Amino acid sequence: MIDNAVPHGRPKKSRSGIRTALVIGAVGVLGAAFAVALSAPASAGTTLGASAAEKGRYFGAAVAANHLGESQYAATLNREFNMVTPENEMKWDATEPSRGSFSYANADRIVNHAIGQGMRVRGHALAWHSQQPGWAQSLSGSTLRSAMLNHVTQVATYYRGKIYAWDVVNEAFADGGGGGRRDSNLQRTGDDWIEAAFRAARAADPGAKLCYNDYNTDDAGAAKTRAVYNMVSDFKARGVPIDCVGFQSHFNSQSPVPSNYQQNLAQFAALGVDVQITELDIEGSGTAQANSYRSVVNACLAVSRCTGITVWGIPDHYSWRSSGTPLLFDSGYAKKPAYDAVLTALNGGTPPVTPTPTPTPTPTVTPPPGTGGCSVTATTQTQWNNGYVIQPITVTNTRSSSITGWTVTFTLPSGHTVTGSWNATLTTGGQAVTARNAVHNGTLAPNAATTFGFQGTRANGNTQVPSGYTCTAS
Ligand code: 9MR
Repeated sequence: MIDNAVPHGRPKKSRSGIRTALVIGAVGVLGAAFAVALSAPASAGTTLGASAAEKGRYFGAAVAANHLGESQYAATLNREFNMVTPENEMKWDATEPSRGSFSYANADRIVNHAIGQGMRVRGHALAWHSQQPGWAQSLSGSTLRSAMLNHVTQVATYYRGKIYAWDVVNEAFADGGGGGRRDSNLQRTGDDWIEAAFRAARAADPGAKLCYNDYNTDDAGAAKTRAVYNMVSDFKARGVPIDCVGFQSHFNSQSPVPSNYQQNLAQFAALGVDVQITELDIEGSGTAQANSYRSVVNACLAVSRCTGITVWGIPDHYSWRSSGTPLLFDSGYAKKPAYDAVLTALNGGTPPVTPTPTPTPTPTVTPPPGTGGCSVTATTQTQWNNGYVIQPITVTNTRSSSITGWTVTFTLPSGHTVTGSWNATLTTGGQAVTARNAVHNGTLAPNAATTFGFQGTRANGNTQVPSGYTCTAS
């Protein structure tokens, strides 16, 4: 059992004056192609974010604003992840330190960094019994209820359109076998405080997914899990706006990954919500830790509505429980065996069968078979407010003899950028993109095909996707 009430050290201070190292897409892609040649499976992406995107999912990290100035921290974040969760900066005590007076500077640093890198953001957390400002802790009854609803409304409105999913309510259920709500000042305002918070969040930020988030809800049969399940089922039946359930998934030897973890994700998904792994960390080291991480990733990949995984920090020494070395990078930012296990699992997974919105196939066959030696078709697998994943992009040899390389060109709509790719090396010049085969997939026998993909970022609300695909063989 994890005790989230145990006090723990604050993260170490950041080194100031070090500029964030921006890792541009082309660098990541070149690195990707090189790594493929050395070790990864033939069809593999080579970063967590790109490999997850290839499976229609995201891979995120909890981020602290005060580390963003550290070059290794920022470089690892920018290279590996395509979703961020502010670890503390969006909580009630941080965003409304005095009643009615809002403070967004630290949360904005993370959101702006994410937007600049083409990453999405999970908002954490609008209503929670913990990390409340002192003024809220001293309120009760209808005064606290309206202060809480005002907080939800103000914060969700401020970030409207910029958040992929909000943890609207966090940790509202009690541990142990009782299967009831946790006692808290918010709970004492009345059982309906959770649905009231969800309704306020929907009104304030209608485009965001709204999640309930909790820990120790990973065992399919546990009393706490059943209680959350019943609440979600009731919300869906009564039309309370809920879109997703977050499973924090803080594991250690006392609280290992349950054998029914995948079944648990699946039973929630069957209620008609997305499921997400929101705060993953697993204490341990070496092979044992790697195996546990692998089982979590495989469970998510096996559930089509499991839309992504977030780890609760980047290097071990910044973890909320650093002594348990629970993360994917060691304190020198080296990749741990757990990292390799996660990447390998992501590269072996199957795409989700229910992408949202519905994929729009945009086949383009140019030039005609026989002219350029190859044909290309591209499919928009998934889209969200300010981005998309285009895959598979299928390259087929149309010659009667083998080809040893291919080049695909296409055009980005104005203002779009490429923020990740796999199985090809992409270079951009303005809106023009050139994709060249990776080392492993240039040679194609007559009629043989290979695929690659990429993730793009665009301005919020823009619905365009790239076009004008052409293929030339060599
Ligand atoms: O990682 C967070 C740590 O820096 C804070 O001190 C702590 C305060 O409660 O919150 C930690 O994050 C928690 C998250 O917000 C909710 N689920 C449990 C996480 C680990 O305690």
